[in-house]
Amino acid sequence: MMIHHRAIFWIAASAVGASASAGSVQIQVLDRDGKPVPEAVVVLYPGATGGPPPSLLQANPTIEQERMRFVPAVTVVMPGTSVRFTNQDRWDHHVRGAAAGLAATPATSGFEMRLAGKADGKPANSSEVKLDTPGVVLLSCHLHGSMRGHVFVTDSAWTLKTDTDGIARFAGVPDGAAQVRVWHAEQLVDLPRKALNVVPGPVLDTVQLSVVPRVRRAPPAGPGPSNAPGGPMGSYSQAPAEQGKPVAHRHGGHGVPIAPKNIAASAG
Ligand SMILES: [Cu+2]
Repeated sequence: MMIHHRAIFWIAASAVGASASAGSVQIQVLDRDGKPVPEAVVVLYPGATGGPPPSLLQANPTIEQERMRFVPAVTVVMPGTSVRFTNQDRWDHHVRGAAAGLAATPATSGFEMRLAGKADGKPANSSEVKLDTPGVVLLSCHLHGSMRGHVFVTDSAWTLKTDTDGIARFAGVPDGAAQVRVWHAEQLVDLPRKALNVVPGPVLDTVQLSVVPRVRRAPPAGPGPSNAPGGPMGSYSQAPAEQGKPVAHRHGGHGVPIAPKNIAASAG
């Protein structure tokens, strides 16, 4: 009798064991209203370190400045990654990176770079910056106040952005207790980390934001006139940057809000 039971147990265990010692984890991020949130960052901290860390993140990502936007809006990197900024627009951008949020310290000093506009028949201008310190870097442009982007320098190799269904899918996560952190650019109050138990087989969980993020305007589709705010005349900056003070209007020295001039000020 005993032997028989053990045999059954062994068969059952080995059937599960085909994918044992590691589980798949899917985290879906929802907004306050329960709708899926793309472009959120999900950081997984496995309790055990089983095997080599995954290669989920790009080794040399590029962030384009394209039609007055940072593309992608959110880039996730490991510390020590060099990030390339490439200006695809015909006009200049003056990219600035600064530590975002309350965790900013003197150690996370920012960077800035002026990238000349792309001339016909010439390659786009670009520059690289190495990001060593975990934390969130807020990207902006001295010349165009509407431009916003983020680089999330993660402290865990298990980090992904959510897809259009709001889901981050991790495979081969070591079994055992784990923690999940979710970050979103518009979730200004940090969410508490969530405890998770990774088991062989799929683990599904959800994390809900306390905000409803604005939907970013759609990526530019092909050539043709764009009525999106922006373009070289879209800057709210009243003085051409060449004359010297590209930063001066950033915080409203003229009472100009951080918005493109062509929608913010009709009496200009
Ligand atoms: Cu710009």
